[in-house]
Parts: sequence; structure tokens; C-alpha cells
Amino acid sequence: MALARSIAVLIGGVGGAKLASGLLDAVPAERLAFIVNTGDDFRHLGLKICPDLDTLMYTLAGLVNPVSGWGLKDDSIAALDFLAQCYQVEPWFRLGDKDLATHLLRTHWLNGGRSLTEATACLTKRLGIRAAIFPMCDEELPTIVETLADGELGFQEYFVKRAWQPVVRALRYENCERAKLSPQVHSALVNADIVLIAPSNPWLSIAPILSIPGLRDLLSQLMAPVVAVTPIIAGDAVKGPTAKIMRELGLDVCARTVARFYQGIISGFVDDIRNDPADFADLRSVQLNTLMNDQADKVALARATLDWIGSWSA
Ligand code: FO1
Repeated sequence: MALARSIAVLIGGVGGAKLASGLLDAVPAERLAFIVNTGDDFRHLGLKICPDLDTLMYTLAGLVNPVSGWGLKDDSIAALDFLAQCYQVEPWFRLGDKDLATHLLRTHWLNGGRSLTEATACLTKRLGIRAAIFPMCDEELPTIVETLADGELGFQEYFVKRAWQPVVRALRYENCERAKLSPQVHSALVNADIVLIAPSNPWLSIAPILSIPGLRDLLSQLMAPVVAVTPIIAGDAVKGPTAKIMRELGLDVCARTVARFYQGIISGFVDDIRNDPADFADLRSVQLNTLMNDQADKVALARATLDWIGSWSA
């Protein structure tokens, strides 16, 4: 029965968190382990900010801002306004007042010697989240965006400050050769009955995770099905720069390109019903509604994906 299986999910930002929310309604929380991109992390005003970890934490805790998909609902920006008005600090990265509490506590714990894995476990426990949330690694592994006209940009400078407008020439996952697979991530993967790759941006959110030495090999050797869900629907991304980046990297904006990107590590691919039926070579594939407009869509996609994978062994 699909519902009793252990599921590990490689995941990035807002798009991935939607599927995570569906999975939480479809599977007992204790069976879920999320392995989260930290390539977007940075230090800002002395605080350690982990956007993808926080987006997932807030989503699973039912606290996320439903409009933006990141940050907290019912938050204010009095601190940011005061910084701008009194201290002339440009408020380009919107940190809400309540959200600041998370960054303060995490930074305090990291400064006190806890690892990011430990700090994340403490935060999630206190937020009442029963699913496991692991940063992809404990080392800092910042994504660097090489742009055509503006040189190298840090991820948030590219994504937020420059509103992902600079043309991308290449992406680098700095320090990746020094990153280590944590025991928690290793154990979540080897004990999973199913590994999912969320419909997150493959180049910005999933590639940093895959750049950790040993992770690709581990995934390719697992007996469990490894299944990716398309982030491309009808030639475009639902939100964010996935399609734009694909074009800038000279790639065809279609689900097959994404499946090819995961070649060697996935055994199945969930395509969208709106996409032209494609030949995914030796991969198992299915077309489902991957557009998640509301909670019912999220749960339906989670259930249909797990049922489809469950049917492989029937
Ligand atoms: N995204 C924005 O587009 N603008 C922001 O000002 C912004 C602030 C922010 C603060 C905390 C946080 O956890 C996330 C925040 N994000 C913001 C989202 C985030 O930077 C991106 O969505 C991800 O890094 C991409 O996955």
C-alpha cells in the first residue's frame, strides 16, 4: 500500500513546497523526509537566511504566506521600514518581523556551534512539524549565477535584487567538492521506499543538491523508484525563472529536457497532461495534472503519483 511507504523528497522553493503540502495530506508525516536545497542561503545583515528551508517549514506548519508562497502569513515589516527610514539600509530583501525570529534563533544556534541540520531539527520540532526536514548538507554551498552582462552574482542578488532579469550564462555550486553527505540525508535516501524529485527548478534548486559528492551515485544505485515531477507545463514554468533560464542555457523548454537532465538517476517521470505526449526513452512516465492551484490539486497530484508508482510492482 502506497500510504505506508517511506518517502524522501529532493526539494527547492515555492513550487516544490506545494507538492510537499499535498504529500503531507496523503502520507503519515513520520514517513516523509525532505532533503532541501541550501544553495539559496546567504548571510544578510549578519543573519543566516535559508529561504528554501523556511518556505518548506512554514508551508508544512500551515504558516506560509499564501500569496507569495514564502515568508509568514500575517507578517509585518516594521523592522525593515525602520532600517530603511532611520539607517538608510536598502530594504531589497523583505524580511518580515515574525520571520526575523526564525533567522535570529537559527543564527544564534549556528553561532553557538550547532550544525544547520541540528538547528533545522530544533526549529521544525518547535513549529510542530512531524515530517523530517534536512538541509542538503551542513557546509555552505552557495549557488553562483554567471550572467552575460553583469558577471557573477550571488543567488539572492540575482533572484531577488535583480528580479532574475540578468541573462544566465552558467551556474556554479561553490564549494560543492567539499560538501559531505550528512548521515541524516544518507539514511533518508537508503531507507526510502520511494524517492521523489519535486517540481522545483532543476538548475537552481535540485542541481545544488545533486552536486554533493556521492549523492548522484547513491541515487543511481537505489533499488527504490526515483521519480521526478515536471516543473514545465505547456512550454513554461508555473512561476519563477525555470523556462527563462532553460532558454538562456540554449535548452528546449519542454519536459523531455528536464527528464534528460535527471538521466541516470530517475526511473520514472511525471509529465503534465497539458504537454504533448513525449517519448521518455527507457523511463516509465505518466501524464497527470501537475498544476497545483489549490490544496485539492496538491493532494490529488501526491496521491496519483504514489498510486502510479505503487502500480509498478502490481
Ligand atoms: N523572494 C522575493 O522575491 N523577494 C524577497 O524580498 C524575498 C524575501 C525572502 C525572505 C525570506 C525568505 O525565506 C524568502 C524570501 N524570498 C523572497 C523568497 C526566496 O528568496 C526565493 O523564493 C527562493 O530563494 C527561491 O527558491
